[in-house]
Amino acid sequence: MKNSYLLLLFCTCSFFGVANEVSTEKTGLGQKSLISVEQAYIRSSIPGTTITSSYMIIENKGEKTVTLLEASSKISPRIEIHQHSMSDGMMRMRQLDSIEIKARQRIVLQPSGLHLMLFDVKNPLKAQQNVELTLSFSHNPSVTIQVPVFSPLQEKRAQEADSTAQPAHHH
Ligand SMILES: [Cu+2]
Repeated sequence: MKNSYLLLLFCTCSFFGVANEVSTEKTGLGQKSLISVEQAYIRSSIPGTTITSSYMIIENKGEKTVTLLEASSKISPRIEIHQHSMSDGMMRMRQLDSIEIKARQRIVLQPSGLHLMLFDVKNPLKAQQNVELTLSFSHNPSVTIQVPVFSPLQEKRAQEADSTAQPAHHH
C-alpha cells in the first residue's frame, strides 16, 4: 500500500478531471497550426521531489493525422509521454513514444490516463507560476503554450468546475 501511495503522489489519480480555460497558443514560421491546446496545467511540486506531471486537451482541427512527438520546457531536461493503466489492482504507467491524433480528434491528457511526466525539475513549481511548454508534432508546426501551475486545491476546483469532462473512474 505504501508503494502505490507514493506512485499516486507522483503521478496522478488522487485528483480527477481537467482544468480551466486559460491557455494561449502561438506557432512558429508563419505556418498555420491546426492543433489547439486547452485546459493545460502542471501540478505544483510536492516538496522534496523533482517529478511532476502535466495535463491538457489537445485537439487536431485538421483533416490529417498529426502525431505528438515530444514535449520540452526549460524547467525540465526530460519530459516523457506516459500512459496510466490499471493492472492487478495497481495503477501503473508506461512511456509512449508518441501520441497519434487523428483528424478532428481530441486527445485528453488527464490524471489516471495519458499525461506528460516532467523529470528533474530543479526549482520547485509553485501555484500562480506559468511554465512555457513546447509540443512538437509531425505534420504541424510546434505549439508553445504558457501552462499555469496548479496547487492540488486549484486542480480540484478546476475539476469541479468542469464536470462535463469526467474521465472514466477506476475502482
Ligand atoms: Cu507518469
